[in-house]
Amino acid sequence: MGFEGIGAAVRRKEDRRFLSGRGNYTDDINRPGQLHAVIRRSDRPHARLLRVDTAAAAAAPGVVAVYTGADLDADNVGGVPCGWQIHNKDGSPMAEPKHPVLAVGRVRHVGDPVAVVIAETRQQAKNAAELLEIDYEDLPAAATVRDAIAPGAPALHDDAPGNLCYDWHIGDAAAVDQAFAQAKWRVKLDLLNNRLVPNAMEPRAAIGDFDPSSGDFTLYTTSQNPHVIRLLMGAFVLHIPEHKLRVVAPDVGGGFGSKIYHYAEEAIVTWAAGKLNKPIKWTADRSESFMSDAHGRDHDSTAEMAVAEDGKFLALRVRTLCNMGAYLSTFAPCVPTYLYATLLAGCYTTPAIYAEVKAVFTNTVPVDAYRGAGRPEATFLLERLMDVIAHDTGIDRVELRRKNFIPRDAFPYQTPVALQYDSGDYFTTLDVALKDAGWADFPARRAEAARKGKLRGIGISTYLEACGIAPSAVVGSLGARAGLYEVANVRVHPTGSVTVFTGAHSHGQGHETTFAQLVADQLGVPIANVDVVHGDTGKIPFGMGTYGSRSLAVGGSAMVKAMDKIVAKGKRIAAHLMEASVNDIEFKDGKFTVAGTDKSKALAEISLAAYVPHNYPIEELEPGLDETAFYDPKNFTYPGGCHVCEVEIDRETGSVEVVRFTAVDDIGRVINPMIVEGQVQGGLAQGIGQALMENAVYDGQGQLVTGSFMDYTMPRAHDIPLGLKVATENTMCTHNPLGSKGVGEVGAIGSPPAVINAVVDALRDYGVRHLDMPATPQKIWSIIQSNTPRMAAE
Ligand code: MCN
Repeated sequence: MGFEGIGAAVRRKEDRRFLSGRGNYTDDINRPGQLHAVIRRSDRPHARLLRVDTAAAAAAPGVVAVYTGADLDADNVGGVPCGWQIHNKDGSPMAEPKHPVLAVGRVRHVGDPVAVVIAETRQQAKNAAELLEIDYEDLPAAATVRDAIAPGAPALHDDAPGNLCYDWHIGDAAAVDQAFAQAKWRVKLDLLNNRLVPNAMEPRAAIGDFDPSSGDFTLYTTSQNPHVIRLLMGAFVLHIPEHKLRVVAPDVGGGFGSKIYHYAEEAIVTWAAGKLNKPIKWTADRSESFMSDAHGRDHDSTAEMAVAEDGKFLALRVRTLCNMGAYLSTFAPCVPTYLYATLLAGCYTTPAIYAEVKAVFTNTVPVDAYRGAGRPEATFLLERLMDVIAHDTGIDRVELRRKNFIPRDAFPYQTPVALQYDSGDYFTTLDVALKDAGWADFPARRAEAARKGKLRGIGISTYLEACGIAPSAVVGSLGARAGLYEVANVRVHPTGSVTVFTGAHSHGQGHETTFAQLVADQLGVPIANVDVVHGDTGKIPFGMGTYGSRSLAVGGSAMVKAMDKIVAKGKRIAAHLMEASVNDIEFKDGKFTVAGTDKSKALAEISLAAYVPHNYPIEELEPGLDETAFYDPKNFTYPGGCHVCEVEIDRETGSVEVVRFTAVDDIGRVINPMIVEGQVQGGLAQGIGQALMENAVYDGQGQLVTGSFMDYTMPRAHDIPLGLKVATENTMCTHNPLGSKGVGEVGAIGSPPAVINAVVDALRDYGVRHLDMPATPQKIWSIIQSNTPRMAAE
């Protein structure tokens, strides 16, 4: 066995299970006597619900029950709650209209659930759902933020005048105005951040189960955070106390944010299981996912930078309209505010920043956090703005960034938008990325491409993100209705093997491996002797789950704290057994040693003594070696770095090929470089997808016209360059015990502007200053067709 601790590129333990088909996903679970639920959804973007006639469906073969919103209302079922409250500029709370589990009186987006049919087989439930007779009175709909705030726009909710959820701001508007008055250049950019559909490989699924003898409910669900679901669903929707509700999130095939939220279907199957005394299973098909999983992004922004003669930034002003969809999803309100606007300093010393964010209800699927969540939107805005400033002022784009970077010796660095960065070195990640990407030799490659009739461009993005969420008191003061600590229970068994129970949830991130590596490092136990258990509120202390690249920085830190307690207790047991003072006991490589002697006891000997306490300091110590720790972070972690993208464009078709991509990220101490590389590559694939092809499009009437993979273009293997170079240049996080920052989202945050900057660079002879995502062949072909290229000499 080689080295398996922190820094070892060991293979993922969980892959043996996944690759041999032994994964246990929600849809793989079948409970005795299980029935199947199929949900009939609105095909109207906005309509009054006049009548739902269930008679024919209820009489169909195999049907056990049909329920509508009226049935849930009669049973006092609450609405789907929102977990974050934003306050308006004037201090009043945001509009928070009710989000019914099944529609009552009105439907507000295509996909809004109207009724559920429960039958013995899924096919019977599907057939019967077709027999539901639903009378609608269509209402005018608005799908874009601009349509929804226009005078006379259709109103979605009686308690959200003007379709406004909130009108929020951050920063010092007066300081920004003053700086603009003194600027040499005022550079303005209007830009959109395209709406995305997450599309995890495993669609959402849920099974509700009820034991009438005990009154216990169990929900199996595709969730990233089972305790949060238990809290929200138990307390606010179904009124089931925690001790009577167990939520199990077994293997989950990807989430990317979309499985953070509490969804109506979870409540429907749990409630119906209680009504019918039978387990009820629901599994989404792909088209259902398109219209019921929370979407991501969808911003419409204006950014303005005041720039001094020497190229230094004086002030940034940003106005953003963001689309909330028809209802508030669990964390939706915090995404365009505290995850977006607080990031607008980026890695630059901009002294004054003011951002105004208006969140708007529209007749579309709710929008919430999707890999990166607010931070890709901020990064795209800033890093596009960098290139546009370079374009308008004539300052070189790399020099402009360098000129404005936060200096290496300026940490901790307080930004004008609340965050305090603890560490970073943007100069080094930039220098290394430029070198690895062959930036200096690019003109030769461009000339070579031109000889082949291709347009070649190169672009950079020097990004920064805040993750590892988050200090509970801070987020509480900003409107979170939850704490954001993490928990770990480390159980050393009598013969020295270890089970770790973590509140984080792995759905592709490799925690079963990296968390075992933490144990190998700290307790000297081989990773084969460590099991990591997650995703079951029946087994794990109250944890907060996985999102915001927090599991290592917060969950891993909780593990370190729990293992510190194990070592401290082990020392006392060892001191007793070896008749030494506890102060003389050292612990290293899995052994407790009396300092300066060859007397030692292995961890397994200590754990055996703890569980078989025949010779044990029983007066002062409890038996057992099982410790729990909760860890509340002191700050966010601040990964950053530089992404360089190189593209070639086919003049005839307008299609873009990413020919090279270089990412150099600063993620603090690395636990497993192989997993880190995979995480970055996955994020880059999503970033390249957003930049070049993915786009959720609604027509003017609110129909989702990209509702399947026929129309919604996901990147495929051949869209990702073979020469994807991923490296790290790390500065340590200063406030958690591991020194680690998050890595799960860096790829999706840093890459989209690098790609678009490269595309705009390739098109520079066509007079292009900015291009919104996705840079589709059609868009580029039109630019090439409608512009005469400037001559190279111009
Ligand atoms: N890691 C490491 N060294 C570091 C940082 C992280 O070895 N310095 C390891 C961690 O131990 C963990 C992995 O890298 O095994 C990711 O860690 P972290 O950055 O803490 O992120 P989380 O585990 O909290 O995962 C969440 C993050 C997010 S927010 C999204 S979205 C996302 C992502 O992870 N969704 C994913 N990566 C995903 N990967 C897969 N396959 N599927 C998803 O749904």
